[in-house]
Amino acid sequence: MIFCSSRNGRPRNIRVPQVRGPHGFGVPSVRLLLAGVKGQVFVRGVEVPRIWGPGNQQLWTGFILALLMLAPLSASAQTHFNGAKALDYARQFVAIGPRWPTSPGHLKAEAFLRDHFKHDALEEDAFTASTPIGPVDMRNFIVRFPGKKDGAIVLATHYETNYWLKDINFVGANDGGSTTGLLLAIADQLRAETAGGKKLDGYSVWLVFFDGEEAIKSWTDSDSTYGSKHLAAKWARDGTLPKIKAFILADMIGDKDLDIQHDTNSTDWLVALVRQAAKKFRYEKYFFKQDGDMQDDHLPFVRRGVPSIDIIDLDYGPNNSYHHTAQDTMDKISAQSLTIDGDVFLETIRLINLR
Ligand code: 1BN
Ligand code: ZN
Repeated sequence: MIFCSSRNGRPRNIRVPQVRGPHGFGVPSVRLLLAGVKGQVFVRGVEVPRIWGPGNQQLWTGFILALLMLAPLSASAQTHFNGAKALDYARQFVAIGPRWPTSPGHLKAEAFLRDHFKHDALEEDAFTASTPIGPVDMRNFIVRFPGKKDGAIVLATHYETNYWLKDINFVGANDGGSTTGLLLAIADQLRAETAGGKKLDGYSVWLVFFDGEEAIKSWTDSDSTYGSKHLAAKWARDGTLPKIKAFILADMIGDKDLDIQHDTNSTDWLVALVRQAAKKFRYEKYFFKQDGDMQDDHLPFVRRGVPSIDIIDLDYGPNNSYHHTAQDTMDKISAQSLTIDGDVFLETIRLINLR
């Protein structure tokens, strides 16, 4: 099924996905593994399992049992991204309230990002967008973490909410909020890895928080993605674009019922790498079950030849009923989805660095 954006920025032709099983990082039950262990013996008055007793069969049983008991430990020992922290950041950011361009909430959102990154290499990219309501002041935020390799990987989101939803208390918990939280938590990890002047092992990582992704009135090429169009044009002029090895956009992927579509405008090798990253964590079921033609902040970069991908879940709520409605609230997003996102984003960076 192809997703197409309709004039108000809501997608048409949405197919309701199959019911999926619960998320989870299940490990085999230890109780099950212990089934079959029989009686016990005593050594110097201490009760020990009978596996220490004579007989090869019992020795083997003990050995296999020990291996089986270690197996779930090694499975759960795989480190995961801190999705709970990303959710907490999203909660703080969304608590600002609606943050449509020209609103007081928008100024507060800008202040939040400015304050959060005050000790990092933060660039503010202020510009004035020509919109259907006239000139509107907007601002992208770029935070850079240096790497040893020449070139950069960009992770991006948008942070504002829709001007045309200004009268319905639209807070965009998933749409703009969740992925801002995700990038803030990824920043924590990158900050730790670059503490004391250290450099990341691979390419530099640049986090970009776009303004003006949403239409002011109704989604068209000219009335949408103001921040990304502005930054892509600026980076084309100043020679930055060729340094970007990959552009990875996150949009609406805090959804509790995570179902990330395959965007047909995205670069094939990046899609393949994200798929490989998801496979490492056995997250295949959350990725690329349906195709979509995504009009989003990656397109200005795609059109300029930058390898780009939009990681987006445009299937939000029953029949997409939470998208661009007052129902897009914190209770619809989860730490678990953000853990999945973070794991896959960080693994994708690792794989890009190995290319
Ligand atoms: C995503 C979230 N978008 C707006 N808010 C852009 C978009 C709309 C992308 C419809 C694809 C289809
Ligand atoms: Zn939106």
